[in-house]
Amino acid sequence: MLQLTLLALAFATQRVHAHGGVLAYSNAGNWYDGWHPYNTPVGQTTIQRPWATYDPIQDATASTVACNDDGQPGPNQLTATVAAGSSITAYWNSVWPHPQGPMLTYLAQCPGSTCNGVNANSLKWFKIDHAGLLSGTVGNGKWASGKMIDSNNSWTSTIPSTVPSGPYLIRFETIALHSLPAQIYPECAQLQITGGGSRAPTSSELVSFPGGYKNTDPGLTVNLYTQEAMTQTTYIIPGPPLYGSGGGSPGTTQPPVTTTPATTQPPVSTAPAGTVPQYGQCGGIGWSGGTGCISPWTCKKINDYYFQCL
Ligand SMILES: *[C@@H]1O[C@H](CO)[C@@H](O)[C@H](O)[C@H]1NC(C)=O
Ligand SMILES: [Cu+2]
Repeated sequence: MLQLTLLALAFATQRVHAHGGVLAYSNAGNWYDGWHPYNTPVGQTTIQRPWATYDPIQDATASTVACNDDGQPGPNQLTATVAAGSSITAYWNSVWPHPQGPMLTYLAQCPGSTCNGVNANSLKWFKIDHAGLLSGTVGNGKWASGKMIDSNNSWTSTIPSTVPSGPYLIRFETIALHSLPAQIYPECAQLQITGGGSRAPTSSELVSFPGGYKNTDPGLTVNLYTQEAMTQTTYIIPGPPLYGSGGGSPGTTQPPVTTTPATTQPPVSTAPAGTVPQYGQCGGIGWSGGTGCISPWTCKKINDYYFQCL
């Protein structure tokens, strides 16, 4: 037992240097310690859904994209009672290492009177808060996750005063874009929202996880290390339109996005002198930029969506 604890400690210390997750929450002066992924599950009581690893999720279609691995109810699962209209803060590990990427917050109402025992993958989620590129360019700008780091590694979202009262999961998320595939870090907690309103989310505001994101979403495939990124000032945050943003009202449905044909460009071994710098993208499904690397780098396939000059 002692050996196990020491092993877990060593593991935790080692992992603190890379990645992480939401470790605690606060609301209206109350502090809620989160799940400790590297401690034994025995005896842990927290409002947070259990999760197992500081590692990111790098596949938007994984079941763990809902509430991390595994995000199902804990043995002694607690629920925080919070007022509609109040703000709730999630605290990430200090210092969060990834300052490039968006911050997103979702709610999902559970059927019945409690989220206890409810599978996170069975729920419909709506987005109550998001922030992406705050200023500057994609390649050299200020991102919401950088603001999170500056804010004591925490992110605060307001529970809309108009959501119906009831049992909910809240899903805080940061996505790190410093490498591809993008790194998704979701964490969930159980809430009982009181004093709410009567504005249920519309169908176009609701998504499942997995389902809400695709691995081809522009917000998940953006490459920070291209020439284009140094001048690009727009970033498309993944997921559905924000709750209350008007999505789903008659006549405002979004047209289907035209998709580029999936042409996988093989790395060219005899490419002419290229323009893509080291670590820049040089190919992959949907890529329309340069494919030749600056000498002496060559274009290597990382995955179907991302070839990089290395
Ligand atoms: C900063 O976050 C830590 C948890 O990581 C918390 O204990 C501390 O109270 C926070 N400080 C402020 C000023 O909110
Ligand atoms: Cu990391």
